[in-house]
Amino acid sequence: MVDPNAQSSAVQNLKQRTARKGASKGGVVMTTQINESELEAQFAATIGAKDRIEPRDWMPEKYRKTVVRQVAQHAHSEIIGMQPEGNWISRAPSLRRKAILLAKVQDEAGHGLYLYSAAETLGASRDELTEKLIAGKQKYSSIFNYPTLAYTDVGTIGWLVDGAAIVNQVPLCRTSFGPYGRAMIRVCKEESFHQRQGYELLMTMMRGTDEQRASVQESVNRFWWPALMMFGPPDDDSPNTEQSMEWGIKTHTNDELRQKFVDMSVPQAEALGVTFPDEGLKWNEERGHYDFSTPDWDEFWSVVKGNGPCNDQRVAHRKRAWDEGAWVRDAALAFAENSAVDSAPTDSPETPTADTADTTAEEAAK
Ligand code: BYC
Repeated sequence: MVDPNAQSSAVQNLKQRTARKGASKGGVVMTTQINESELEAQFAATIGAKDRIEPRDWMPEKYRKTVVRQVAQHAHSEIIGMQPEGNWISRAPSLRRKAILLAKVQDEAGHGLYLYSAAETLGASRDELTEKLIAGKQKYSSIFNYPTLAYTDVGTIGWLVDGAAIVNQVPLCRTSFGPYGRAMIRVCKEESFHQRQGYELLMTMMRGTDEQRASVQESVNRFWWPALMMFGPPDDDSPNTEQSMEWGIKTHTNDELRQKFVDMSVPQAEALGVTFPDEGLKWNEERGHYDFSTPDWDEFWSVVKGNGPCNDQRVAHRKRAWDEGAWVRDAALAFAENSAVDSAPTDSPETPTADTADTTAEEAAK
């Protein structure tokens, strides 16, 4: 059960714990009240020392809301992100490719579950967050509103989408909220594997026929700009970055990570033998980075607002799966409740009650 008052009980906990520290001196019980500003100072000191904020620690309500917002959006992205690639499981070109794709899509489900669990530590249940997603009150990554038109897209998603996710998520391993950072460590390991499998798939195709090479280039052309948009709006149009950086929820800005991704991807594209669809893409000796053109931010905002090519389809599919899975969740809950009753502590067998004594006698008689 999630405690909807997690925040207030966290405050209570901290107040009680701190009160207990100086409580019993010479048999006199002293009560100490910590006021809000002391709690804020402790929170600021933890953030300043780059230590973790844990679920039971006091935190400003806005911090809690920001973490829940970002973690929920991240969790939703993992789960909705299963759809574009899942689309190709039944049409994978070989048993090997099918097994790889199945495993990858399952990994994404696992990532979603770690993240929903992290949000749950702050009092936001998975049910509540999923209902918000379905009602359009919470977002998921814009990238998953683009269609997968060819099996080749599985490789491109692995290379570019998981690649962008790694660039974004490796710094999140050090995010200030403990459960989120710890979840990211395993997620990043798996995403690195996903990225390599995507790159390997595309490399295999590039060594194939002209038609396969053309398919890779066509797929990369479609995914390049949406991949750059995954990092969010430009810094001067990002309302959350400044505060999230102050709180250590984010450790890099959207533009910093986007640049890192471009710098990392260009040599990989060269090794693969494809180009990115950007005539402005060139090395800038002075900056020590690649220059690139401005993504179409109107398109980005339109997709984020629900008008991308697949928004309706993605959310409708998620709703269908959620509704059709209700009986499974109910059954799992009933099973867990029954198991908890069954494994509840009983009387010691050395002092049998009338009931157990009867059973033992019956068993002996069999
Ligand atoms: N798409 O102030 P900003 C994966 C929203 S899945 C949609 O910069 P923030 C995978 C933003 O939420 C991994 N919306 O926000 C799975 C905000 O709106 P609200 C996905 C976006 O939070 C399956 C508004 O725009 N990764 O790897 O400071 C298969 C203003 O933005 C997007 C994550 O979720 C977007 N791209 O920074 C394969 C990473 N960008 O919420 C692979 C975790 C922005 O105020 N998230 N918005 O209404 C983050 O790191 C940050 O939330 C962001 C945005 C950098 C994305």
